[in-house]
Amino acid sequence: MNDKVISLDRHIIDEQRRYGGRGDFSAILSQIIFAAKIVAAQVAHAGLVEDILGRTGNTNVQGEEVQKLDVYANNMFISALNYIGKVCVMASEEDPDLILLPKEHPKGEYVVMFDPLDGSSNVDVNVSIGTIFGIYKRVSDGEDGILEDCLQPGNQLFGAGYIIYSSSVNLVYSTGNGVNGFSLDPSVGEFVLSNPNIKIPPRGKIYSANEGNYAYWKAGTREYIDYLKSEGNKIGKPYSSRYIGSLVADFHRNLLKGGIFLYPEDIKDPKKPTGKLRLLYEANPLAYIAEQAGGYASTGYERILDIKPDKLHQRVPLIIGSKEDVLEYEEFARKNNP
Ligand code: P6P
Repeated sequence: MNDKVISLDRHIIDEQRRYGGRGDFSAILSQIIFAAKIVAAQVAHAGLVEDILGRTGNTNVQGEEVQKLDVYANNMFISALNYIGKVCVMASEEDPDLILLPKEHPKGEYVVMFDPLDGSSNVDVNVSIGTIFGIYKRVSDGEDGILEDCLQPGNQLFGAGYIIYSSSVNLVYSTGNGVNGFSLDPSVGEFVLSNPNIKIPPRGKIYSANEGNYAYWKAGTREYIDYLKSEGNKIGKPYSSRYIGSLVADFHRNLLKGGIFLYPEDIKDPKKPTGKLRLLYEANPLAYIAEQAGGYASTGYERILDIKPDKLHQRVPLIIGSKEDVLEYEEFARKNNP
């Protein structure tokens, strides 16, 4: 591999040398990468399993147990992080409670929280899906981590990132010194640097929102979307609407091209009074990436990264992307969303 090609493993070592030794943290990232490669291989032929190999209940034609892909991904990330002795507790969108490590495994100083396969319902229609992760230092003493270690605000994140399983597999991460993107080269099974030092444009021309919920948004949110669709906005022409319905895919596009993603609170659905997306393992890691790339993430009323969580699976309104767009949304929300 010539010097022009920077592998993700090499990038992690370079970051470690440049910004201070964090061998433990690098070991965690390496295990996340390992699990991501395995999940990517399964996602690549998931549709195949469903459609062509044929599933008979829980076993495929070879009689192997076919797990739901998100359960499979969840188990993969947990087992990849379980035994390395760097983690004291985990939390996952797939598990109602804390994930404690088996007694026989040594515990470490870090906390990892993740959504193992966000948007997995899109697999059978071949839409991009993703893994989102955030890494913290523990705040408790003792051997096992506790809930307090997970209920830290996003401004305490030590690092975060996501993997998007699409036409190609990309991994984007930050450890607080900017954002870098990598593409999986299937011919060698390595992630290689493809998007160095990502910066999100300060203002975009794209908005991403499920307008099917328009009637259930607060007045300020409806006014803001109407404003974007008019010629009276800051770019003098209607924004383009792009909505994939897979958070990681919508976020990744806006990160590279500029734009704003909105999943606001829903005044009709009692399950979504504070939006649909989860703070700990969806909003916070992406907010961290957005801000490291020069963007911003808000509920409309406060910075996502400053929220002190009080529940493992709490939901928040998520307005994220180009900084000027998100700040402009806040003006509408604060003025018209009592
Ligand atoms: P809606 C996928 O189910 C997900 O959790 C995110 O990936 C996505 O942004 C959102 O829900 C889509 O939700 O209500 O628009 O279908």
